[in-house]
Formats: sequence, C-alpha cells, structure tokens
Amino acid sequence: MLPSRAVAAAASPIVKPLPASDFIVHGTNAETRWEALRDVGSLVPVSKFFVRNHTSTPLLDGSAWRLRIFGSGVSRPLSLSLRDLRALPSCTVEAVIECAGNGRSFFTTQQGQPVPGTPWKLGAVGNARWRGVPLRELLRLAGVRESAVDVMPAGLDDEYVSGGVNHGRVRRPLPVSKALDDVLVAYEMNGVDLPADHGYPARLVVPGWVGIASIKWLGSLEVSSTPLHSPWDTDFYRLLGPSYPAAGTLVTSQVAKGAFELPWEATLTAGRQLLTGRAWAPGGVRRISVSTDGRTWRRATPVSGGGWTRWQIPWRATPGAHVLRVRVDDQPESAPFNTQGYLFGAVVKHPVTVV
Ligand SMILES: Nc1nc2c(c(=O)[nH]1)N[C@H]1C(S)=C(S)[C@@H](COP(=O)(O)O)O[C@H]1N2
Ligand SMILES: [Mo]
Repeated sequence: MLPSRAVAAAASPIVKPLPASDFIVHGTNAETRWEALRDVGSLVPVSKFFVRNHTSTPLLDGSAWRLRIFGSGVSRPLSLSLRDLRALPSCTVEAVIECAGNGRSFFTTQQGQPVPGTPWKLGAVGNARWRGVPLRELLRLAGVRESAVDVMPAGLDDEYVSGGVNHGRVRRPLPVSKALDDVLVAYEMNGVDLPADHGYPARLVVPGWVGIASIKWLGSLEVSSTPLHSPWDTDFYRLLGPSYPAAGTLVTSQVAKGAFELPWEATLTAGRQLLTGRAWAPGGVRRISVSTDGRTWRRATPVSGGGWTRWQIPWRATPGAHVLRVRVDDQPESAPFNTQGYLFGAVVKHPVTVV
C-alpha cells in the first residue's frame, strides 16, 4: 500500500456536518450561507467554512503521510513526515481562501450570460488563521536552484474524471516567485489540526490567489527548471471568451467583493435595521459603499481592517421590495464575461422584502 493512501472511504464527499442553516450543498461542494456569519467574528469557524472538492474528502493517516519535494529545480530532494514538518519553525497567517467561481451564478441571473459549473452565490469564500511552514523555507531546505521556475503541488485525493477524461490528481503549477513569497504549507486552521475536508494533514495556503492554488491533502511538490503544466492551468481556471486571447488568460489573483450577512432572499421588518456584511480584497479593502435605492451610495463603517473587513451601516427600511448593493473599492456594475464563469467581481444585487 502506498504510504499516503486514504485509510478509509468516507460515506459522503464532505465529512463534516452540513446543517442547512449554515450551508447550501452543491454536489461535492458546500457553500457558506452569509446569514450564518452575522454574529461570527473575523475568522470563519471550520463548522461554517465552505468546501470545494473536485471528488471526495480523503481520510488520510497523518502518521503514514509524507510530503515529497523533488524535481530538476532542487538539489536535495526531501521526504518529510508530519512530525518533521511540525518540528520546523512555523508561522501563523490570516488569509482568505476564495474559489475562482465564487459569484458565478450572477453571470446568469444578473447579466443573462449562462455559464456552466457550480452555481455559487457569494459563499465560496472564508477567512481563517493558518499555521504552518513557509513554502520558502521548505524549498530552501530542498536546495532550490536559481534555475527553478515552477512548483507543482499535487493533492492525494482521487484522480479527477470529468466528461470521460481522467485528468489525474488535482494539481496546479505555481510560479517559483509566488512560492518564495507568501505561500504557507499549513497544518493548522483556526488553532486546530487541519480538518479532513480542508486538507488534513497539510495544504497550501496561497494568499490573494484563487482557491485552486491552495492545494489540499498535499502529497508532493515538484520543483522544475522548465515550465510545468496541468489541466488546472491549461484548460480550467483560464478566462476564455470573446474579450480574451484565443488561449485565454490564466486566473491567478482574486478580485474585490462584498456581501451582506443576510439570507438570499431576505425578509426584514420595517424600521431601523443595522445592515452588516464583509468586504474582501487581495491587497486590503480601501472603501465600502452601500446603496439601498440603487442611486445613492453611503459609506459603510468598517468594524475590522485588513483583507477581510466586517462592516455595518444603519438603514431605515420601508415596506416593499428592495435591492441592496455593496461596492468594495472600484467594483464595476458588470463583470467581463468568460465562458467558465470565473472572477465575478461586479456589484451584486441582493433582493430584500421589507414587511
Ligand atoms: N487536492 C485538492 N485541492 C484543492 C481542491 C481539490 O478538489 N483537491 N479544490 C481547490 C479549490 S477549487 C478550492 S476553491 C479550495 C477550497 O478550499 P476549502 O475546501 O478548504 O474551502 O481548495 C482547492 N484545493
Ligand atoms: Mo475553487
């Protein structure tokens, strides 16, 4: 048996409980309900954190697990156990993980541009505190060469088969420049061992980049002096369509977004309401504006800072149908169409009925 094979098959694609009050389940994926974050602090607890699985959560044995680092870009290939990894100097970072397809359903519902794929609203995002070893340090230990250009992290979940094609293990090349910058090989999430659904025993955390970069159930890192590719950078996670070059544009950084901590659709009672929500942007949030009438905008009050900001704004709600909007930084009115529905960065129109 391979040392890193799953010890057992889980009964469902996601292991943790998915109460309907906290999640909308889409096949092997689960989206966080925004109303479930209303009274929650800055960190999204594991119990409410979205899950995006290409297949199923594997149940890995941490004591048998190894992380292999190899390839033409390193002079000292390594094989680390979980104990080895935990013995190295660690650091803790707060970072948002957000699926490239977060907000995808709004291409269809707001822009009349149907796109295939998981019809996320805005709940394919979460902020957590991650502890682990900077990838930079592991690459140094492995003797990363000047000539190294790409790192290919690969997951230990099942091979991904779609449309009759086996694409192999979930893996996606990461440029060495990013790998040496702020990427973490994380083994804790919000102070506990990484939960099975979020990559136990270790995952990458790639701050500011689309979620696919943050490979879960990390089993190997190939470091190469020549460019590496996988279907996850050649076919998936590319912006394709009339306004892009024929080969498409690779998706790397996320775009600014904001959400109300309200059900979709929401019903509120008339009178004074305190609207609350969060705003997030890879480089930090600069400005949050809210419109309750579609014409005038008011600044919301930030309750916390950074790249994941809680905010609030009072609203005198009058009976009837309303559309609430939050704009973070320079969010546009419409998002550039791409055939796979990535990076929906436009202002979202949140329907609310006041009674
Ligand atoms: N091995 C592996 N890593 C993976 C995935 C996967 O299916 N397999 N999904 C990716 C995608 S598309 C996203 S958005 C994030 C989601 O992380 P989460 O499930 O911890 O929220 O994990 C990424 N890492
Ligand atoms: Mo994703």
